[in-house]
Amino acid sequence: MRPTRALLSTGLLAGALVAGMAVALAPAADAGTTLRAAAAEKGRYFGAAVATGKLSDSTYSTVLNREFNSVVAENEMKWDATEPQQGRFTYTGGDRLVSHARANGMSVRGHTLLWHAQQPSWAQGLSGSALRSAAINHVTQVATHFRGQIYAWDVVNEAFADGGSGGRRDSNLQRTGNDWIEAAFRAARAADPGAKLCYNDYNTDGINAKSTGIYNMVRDFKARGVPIDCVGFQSHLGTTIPGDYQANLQRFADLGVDVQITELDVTTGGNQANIYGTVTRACLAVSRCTGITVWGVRDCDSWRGSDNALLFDCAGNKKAAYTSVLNALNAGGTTTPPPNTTAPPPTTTSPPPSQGGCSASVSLNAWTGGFVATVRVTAGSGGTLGWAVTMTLPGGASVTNTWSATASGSTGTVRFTNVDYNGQLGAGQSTEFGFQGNGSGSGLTPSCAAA
Ligand code: G2I
Repeated sequence: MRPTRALLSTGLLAGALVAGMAVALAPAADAGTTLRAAAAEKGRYFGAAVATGKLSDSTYSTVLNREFNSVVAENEMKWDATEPQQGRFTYTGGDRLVSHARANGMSVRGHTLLWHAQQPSWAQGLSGSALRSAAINHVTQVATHFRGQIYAWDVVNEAFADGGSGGRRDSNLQRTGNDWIEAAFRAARAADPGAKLCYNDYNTDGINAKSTGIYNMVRDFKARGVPIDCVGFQSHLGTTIPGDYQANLQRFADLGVDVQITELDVTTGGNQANIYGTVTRACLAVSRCTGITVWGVRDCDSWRGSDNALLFDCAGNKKAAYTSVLNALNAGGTTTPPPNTTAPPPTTTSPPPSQGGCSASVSLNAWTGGFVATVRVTAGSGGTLGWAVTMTLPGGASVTNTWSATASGSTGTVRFTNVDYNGQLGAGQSTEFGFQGNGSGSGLTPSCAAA
């Protein structure tokens, strides 16, 4: 007997259900069961913005520690929190977050060194060169305090205007001169050469005038050797997501910077779960998209109030949006980030020092046509009064910019010597310097001599 059309489709439906159940009952052997595990399997981090005052809430910290392997301070590393009076720095909240991260195997994003908002009132009252030098001192002090603990810093936040101009936002910082952003990036690199340095902004969720203005700035920075490693896309989303969300991430990645989703939250008015899934898939499809951060843990932790914009309800239960993100992370067909782009948890380990002299190791952040090398110099048992690191660049490569060391030569064998503040190292102590180059930096083998 030939099956009727209805029976046939019922049979197909049953088959599909069985197949679906089989998937549900027997997940792929390597499927992650938490956001942090699933993201790690894809070479990414999954982070949350944290208010350290909530760490003592066990519902909050249970979800945070189980699901996330990266954190960012929602407010506690901002200018008003870290330098409430000029020259008087307080790091209580930030330090607490860093130690929580270290204890729980999480990396830390730093947010944010300079921003037009949440400035202490003393800075709001400054202008011109007094503000410029206060701002650069702030960058230097804060990045130095957290040196070695931060995976990526939002060096500058929200400096571009909304609307169609594609230009800078007016602010007291902008009025100190258009070069304030690059001055901040150079100061951050000098203070913490190991941290990735990001520009971070919102309303950049597709190819539009604002994101294009930022794109042009990043391209210009790369061309002139201004140290920038990443761009943060806040992604505070409403009921829709632009169709070119992924293409926009990709065009920045193609400039030779990492991209990160830095403050993701999505209103409940539209299809929240779908939009969360779309963002996750876009990040996984862009090899230089190194991770995603949601801006809070539970709906009632969110700055968006009644929007219920996050992945967990107020009792800490997983929402449909959570499942959508987890499934997207566990799905196949994703790209792998290049080496040296993933976030290690904060660490204080350093390479073993050689007896007597010093040793040097290099880590590379490379893109087509260029690279940034970060070199760690570690003193042997006798300490150093000064040091020199030599390395031979591959043919065609040249040094274009050096920080925290002085370079002699720019091609072939280049010798880097300490600057006045980092030559003296106690036994086993280390310091870092860096340089940017054109061409390939692969295979660099540094050798260190102590004075
Ligand atoms: O506005 C959402 C985010 C947009 N991108 C940059 C982020 O830094 C920003 O975060 C929010 C925090 O989530 C809020 O928690 O930044 C706000 C300030 O612009 C933060 O709000 C402030 C309140 O305005 C203050 O009254 C309060 O004292 O939080 C402070 C600390 O709780």
